Amino acid sequence: MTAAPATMSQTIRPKDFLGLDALLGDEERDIRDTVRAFVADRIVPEVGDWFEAGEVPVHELAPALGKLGVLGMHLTGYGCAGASATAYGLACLELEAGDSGVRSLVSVQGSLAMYAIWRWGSEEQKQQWLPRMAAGEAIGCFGLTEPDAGSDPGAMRTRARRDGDDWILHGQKMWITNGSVAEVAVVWAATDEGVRGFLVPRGTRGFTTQDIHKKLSLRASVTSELLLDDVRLPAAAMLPEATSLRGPLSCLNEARFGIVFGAVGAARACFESALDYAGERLAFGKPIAGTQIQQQKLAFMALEVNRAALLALHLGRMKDAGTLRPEHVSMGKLGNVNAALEVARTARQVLGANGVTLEYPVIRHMNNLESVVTYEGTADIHALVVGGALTGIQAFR
Ligand code: TGC
Ligand code: FAD
Repeated sequence: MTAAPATMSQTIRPKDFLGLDALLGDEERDIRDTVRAFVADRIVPEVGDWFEAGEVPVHELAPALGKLGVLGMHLTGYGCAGASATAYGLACLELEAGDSGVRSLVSVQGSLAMYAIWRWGSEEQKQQWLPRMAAGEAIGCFGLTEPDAGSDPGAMRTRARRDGDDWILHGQKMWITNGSVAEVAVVWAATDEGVRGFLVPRGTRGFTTQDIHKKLSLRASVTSELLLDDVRLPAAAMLPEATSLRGPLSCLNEARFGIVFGAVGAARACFESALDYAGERLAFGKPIAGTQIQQQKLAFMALEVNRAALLALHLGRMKDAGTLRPEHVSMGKLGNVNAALEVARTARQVLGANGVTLEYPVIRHMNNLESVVTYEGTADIHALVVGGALTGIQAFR
């Protein structure tokens, strides 16, 4: 008898079916494990209560996340960790396995607010804000969306006009993550010179915020409206290097990249919950895991989680190699968030009535993913970006 090939002797690990762990380097695995342990220790025991209460202790969490090194993790200098894109993605994956709201906090802080300053800001702005933001001592938010301009930010009505050396900012921003808890708001406004970004510190005269309540999704995350009533800002408050919509859209690429990985985390948490539950839950005298219908669901979920993880990892390697384009990120966000939503909905059914409670993480992830599929470019917008790249025809307008 001939010996079985070496690969055949490997056992299947249900929670890492394809052995994707082997695709990570030692440092990546260390970072992944550190963030995973933080999530198990600090997020998982609390997040159901935060979600139920619609409250999250941002000012406690942010310094802890800063200490963990995940705020502005992929940026260099100014107290940032300078990690690879893939390592940052893996951190987002683990954070979102805890809750999309926690990953959102990290995305908005590092990929949107800090990245905007890091990429488009002056040296003084970087020195003033980035070290404190990396440490989680100062929270930032990113104001692009308006009540009448979401998918089409070019239709924004918020305007900034020059008044001597100063700028006067007037308008309204809507659905802004961490708006009311931020020490600094990055606000994008139309000017006679194109779309420009402004740093608006909390407490600036004429600048107020109001939280948005009654959300049934992303409840462990603060979402606010920003009101800018003729806010006077010095010239030094403007991000000098951003002069068009390319400024904010470049930040979105960074945050969308994190979501490509994060969605895998939410999907994985739902799949693992369903797998464990199916093994323990008895119906008709046997575990439901022993029925064909539930096995089909488990196989579908395992496939989607593994496929999404592979896509994320591939895009991470491309970003580290400098070959990742915004259209690739759109494909990743579209594919992985849709996959995560399908996994969450399937897992919820496997859990029966228990699937509708906060005793299990599934319905929380499922509801959160309705925000994730909408923010950072809706699934429709990303389909249109991919469609435009495939056909050479832009179909937005
Ligand atoms: P378009 O004419 O195509 O482009 C205007 C300028 O921007 C450049 N550009 C990009 N640059 C970098 N990255 C990208 N992805 C870019 N897409 C376009 C473009 O080259 C041009 O540059 P320039 O130098 O010639 O001025 O712009 P458009 O008005 O036709 O819009 C295109 C579209 C629809 C793709 C864009 O508007 C879009 O992405 N819409 C979706 C809006 C969105 O995603 N908003 C998210 C708000 S932030 C948020 O949701 C945070 S959620 C919290 C969390 O993340 O956790
Ligand atoms: P709309 O743009 O009005 O879209 C409505 C529907 O029309 C969608 O299904 C969309 O896909 C579809 N649609 C739009 N245009 C087209 C088209 N050309 N062809 C076909 N279909 C189209 N924004 C920020 O700036 N900063 C934040 O921190 C932030 N945080 C958020 C947090 C949460 C919890 C949520 C829910 C949103 C957040 N947003 C934030 C806003 C988010 O980015 C927008 O909701 C999103 O861009 C979509 O805009 P909209 O809601 O105005 O939808």
